[in-house]
Amino acid sequence: MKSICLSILLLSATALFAQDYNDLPVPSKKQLDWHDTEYYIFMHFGPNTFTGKEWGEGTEPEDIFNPAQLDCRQWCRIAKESGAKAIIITAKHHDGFCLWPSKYSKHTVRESKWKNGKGDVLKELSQACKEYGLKFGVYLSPWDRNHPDYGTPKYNDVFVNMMKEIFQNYGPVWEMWWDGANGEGPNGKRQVYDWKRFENTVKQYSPKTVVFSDIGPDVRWVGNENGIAGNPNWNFLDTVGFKRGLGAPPTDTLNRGNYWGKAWMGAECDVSIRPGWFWRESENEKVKTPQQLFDIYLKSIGRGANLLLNVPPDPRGLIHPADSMALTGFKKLRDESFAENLLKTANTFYQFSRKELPEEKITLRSMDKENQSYTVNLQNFIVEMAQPTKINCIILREAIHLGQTIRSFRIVMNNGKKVVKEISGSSVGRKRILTFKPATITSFTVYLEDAKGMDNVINVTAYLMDEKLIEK
Ligand code: FUL
Repeated sequence: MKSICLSILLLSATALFAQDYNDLPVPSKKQLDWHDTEYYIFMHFGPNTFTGKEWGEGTEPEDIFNPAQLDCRQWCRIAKESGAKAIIITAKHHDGFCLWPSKYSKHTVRESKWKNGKGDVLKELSQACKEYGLKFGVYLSPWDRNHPDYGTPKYNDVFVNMMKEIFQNYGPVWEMWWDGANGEGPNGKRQVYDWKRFENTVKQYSPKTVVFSDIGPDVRWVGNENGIAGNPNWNFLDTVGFKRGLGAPPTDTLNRGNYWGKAWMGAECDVSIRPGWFWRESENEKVKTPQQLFDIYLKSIGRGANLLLNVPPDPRGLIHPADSMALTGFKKLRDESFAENLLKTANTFYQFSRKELPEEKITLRSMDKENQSYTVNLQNFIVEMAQPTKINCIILREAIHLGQTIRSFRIVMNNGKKVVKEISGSSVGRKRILTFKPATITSFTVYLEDAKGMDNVINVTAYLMDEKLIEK
């Protein structure tokens, strides 16, 4: 059997089967770029930073907001050093306070004493992001507990105009975040949102922006605020008949996606480094440890989702040392764990045995269509180590620009002729990090069941990481 370089072989195999590709959803160019952004920082900042509330009422006096030492470059430096590729800020949270001097509100930085009403957080942050090479994203809460027009059709104009201001004055905006919470406004009324118009505004004024919400259109909420994607995690979602907020798909569906979903919709895992979304003195001791963050990393990015980690600035307008230290530790754990790919000297080859492998109908377990039978093409490839090697982690990556077609996999590890470990799972997606109790092996075989008869694994690596980091 001929052994050739893993990546070349896998890529050419992908190309070979690409022509067999049919109409399962595939990501758009901007969705693919979004997947590659992988890990980024969320920042909840506003009057709540000064009051200790999670949901401001919208009646807080503007003067409360006074971050005397605000330094967006410090935020960007810390984000960048932690390996993040973007920052998303709460330009407007549910209390309606705008972190930029919007012409469409009287509850903004302009009405505060901060910098004598001349301050503009979006301006400072968007500029700092450019300087540090970070993408800039904006959380714009549709729910507004302050705006006098909320609950009337006029508020839809306000929301559209605010988006236009943001796109035109602070762009490019990489991601627009539409939160699902929708309660009553100051007049006790709920808003009937004109979502179609909101979507069209993004398309018209900032077509490259990816839009996040419960149901996209580009990126979906993962269904919880713990940073944990489903296992499996499918990049597909059925959105027809569903709404944002009340009327969204069930959270377990958002968590795992729909196995047969019609739209490509990657999952974004939002989670806070602290118990709350906004900074609070009393939570300085409760910042997540590097190890907890690493565990979240394995369960979000390691399941093919993106990680949006909230690191809220304090009332000075700076990231508190408790948070920056945790981020430094988190980065160190990732660097150490994935420093040495133990397959660098391994030989890899396909054992294409279409003749030997069954091509008859087999039964696959699926989430929403139990015992559905259809033809799959069983593929497998072998990785042979240069010498016996101890590993406790294998990472598989799927070529998602061609879709997500791997429906299940099995990895059989050998030491010589003896099988020493077997692991299996279903979804792979952009990155699947598999951890297990360490085993000394000389080879392993990856078996794939691919819905479309393709072989989309684009990369395989293996590591031996600190056992403490691996769930028993
Ligand atoms: C939720 C909001 O209600 C929280 O305040 C926070 O912004 C979180 C990220 O989303 O829906």
